Amino acid sequence: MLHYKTIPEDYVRRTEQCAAAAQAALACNRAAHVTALRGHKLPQLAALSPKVRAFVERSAALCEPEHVHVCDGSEAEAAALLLLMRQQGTVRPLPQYDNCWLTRTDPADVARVESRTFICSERERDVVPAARAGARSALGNYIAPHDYDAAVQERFPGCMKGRTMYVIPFSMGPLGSPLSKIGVEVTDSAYVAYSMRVMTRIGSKVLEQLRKDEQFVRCLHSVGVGGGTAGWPCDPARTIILHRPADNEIVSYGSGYGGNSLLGKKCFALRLGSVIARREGWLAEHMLIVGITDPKGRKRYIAAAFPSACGKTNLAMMTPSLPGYKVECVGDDIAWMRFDDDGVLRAINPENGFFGVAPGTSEATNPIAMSTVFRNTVFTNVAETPEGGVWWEGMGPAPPALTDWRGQAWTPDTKTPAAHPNSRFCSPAEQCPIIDAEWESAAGVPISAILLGGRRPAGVPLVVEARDWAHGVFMGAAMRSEATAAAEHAGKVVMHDPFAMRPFFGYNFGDYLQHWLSLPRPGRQMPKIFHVNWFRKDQQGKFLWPGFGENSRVLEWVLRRCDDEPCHVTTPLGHVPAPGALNTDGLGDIDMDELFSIPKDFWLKETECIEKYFTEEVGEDMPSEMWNQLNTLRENIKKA
Ligand code: O2Y
Ligand code: MN
Repeated sequence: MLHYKTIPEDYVRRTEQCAAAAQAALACNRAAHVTALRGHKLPQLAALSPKVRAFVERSAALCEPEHVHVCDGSEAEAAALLLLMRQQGTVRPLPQYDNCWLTRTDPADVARVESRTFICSERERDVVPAARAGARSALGNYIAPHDYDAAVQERFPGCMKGRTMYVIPFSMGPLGSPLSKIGVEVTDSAYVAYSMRVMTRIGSKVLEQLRKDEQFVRCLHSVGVGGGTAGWPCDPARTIILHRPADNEIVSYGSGYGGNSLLGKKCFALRLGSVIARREGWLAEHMLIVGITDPKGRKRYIAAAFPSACGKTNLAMMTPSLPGYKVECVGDDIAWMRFDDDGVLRAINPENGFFGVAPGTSEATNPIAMSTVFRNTVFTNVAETPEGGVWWEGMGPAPPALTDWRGQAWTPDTKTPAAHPNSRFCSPAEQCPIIDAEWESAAGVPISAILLGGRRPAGVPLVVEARDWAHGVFMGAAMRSEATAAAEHAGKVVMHDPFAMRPFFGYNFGDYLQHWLSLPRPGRQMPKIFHVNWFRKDQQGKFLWPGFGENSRVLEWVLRRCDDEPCHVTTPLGHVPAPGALNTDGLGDIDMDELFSIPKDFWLKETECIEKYFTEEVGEDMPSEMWNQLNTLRENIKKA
């Protein structure tokens, strides 16, 4: 639990009279935000359920904000937040589009900060596998309870002085769905308050729900003091993101950016979510969800895990090239999945919007995203055109003059990128023209297959089906991919990223694998598991597979396999399409032999890498089944 100072006696009265206080502040010309919120009807603290109120009051006592604003989720509130952000210099309008806004962050606050992200528990082993005890782990940064408390006490007291503390009640998943969960984020960032209304379902309806069931995740966030720019305060030197699963608590300080500050996303939906999911017997995964309708009108849903920047949003919004196929989007980043009483795995997208990487998004790569993002969107760190539009690398030809993401004049001769490589659009999911009719279904959508993938330039075939569930779990454990721009690792290194969850495990990875292995039960319909790789290259460095909409050909084969059609052959790695079974009609020259080759030397080295990883990162917490699977793979390769 956080340690809070006593609440100032007049505090509640002060915040309940927030509108009046706003007027007063305006009169003494203290804070521009007050103008924006003036006259807006503020819900009373007294209307909060007791636990929410206690959390808000404790947070306020700790952070000492000037005002407290409980977000009701209304349009008027959104307008007020935008006006305030304009006055503060946090957003600029983009007149070329409808209700679109541009934010430029401090250049030191542009991405998730993995090295400063920690999970707290009584025992280190709850978080970090045995092999890494006492050392730094790539699979989970541990922080001890006393260090956690100290980190909070070093940063939060008085950090919101002179600011408004926004209280954001939010639902991850459709409100009222048995698969959904509720959080309350308090933050001193209007940008976070506005973005949370896009990325989650916020406001009074959530408070109503909380009056029926008081369970929620407490999320405390401050952009911090002492650094940043006028429109983007932050404290990069002292940024820290803390999770305490046992107390359903997230605390984040110093960064206003994406995954560090929109606490419903990676912090709640994945890190805390994975812990809750294990406790309650379900899965919280870094997966997109899509519905695929075949030419006969039969619809199936798949979930797919890819590390950041592997074309996940492109797959989630795919325009299939195969005639008669339709792909519809349920979610582009996170899946919460639970077996129902009939043994069907059902998934919801806990989010309400897309926080997608802008660079590389174009009419050619993702026309659906392009028709989603130019309304009601906050763009962060993209370039601005003189006409008040946006541009990023990979969107199309560079305009002759731009303002880059740092606010500097930019021309095509400039040596640095116009948009930051991790620049983002934050858009409502409902605007996606192919949003699935069932995307807000309370019951979730039934999952037929799970895809795992990565960016593997060499050695890894286009698609491989796992022999069974345990083999699929091994495939997930052994996943590797070229590193992404969102993480802190620069350059092109093929990194281990099991289940695309490496930065997001909320508990010991060995226990996570054990949880996955424990899921098959009599009466459950286990989805088939596949590993895909759209990124294999030939000797000349050219992609062997066209990707994008042509990936629908792989999905077609996947769905045929889900129907148990015998369109496969068995290889040392698992099942792959039988000769001729993958529809390549009209694709021209595809070197199928190279695309599906299984080079012996490569795979013997790969098994060594996997063994080293399992040994050095997991050790005795690795379930024995994973060692069995590795031995089977090695034997299969040797025999081939
Ligand atoms: O760098 C950030 O803060 C954003 S990271 C992100 C955003 C949306 C979806 N996925 C990711 C990710 O890192 O996986
Ligand atoms: Mn992601």
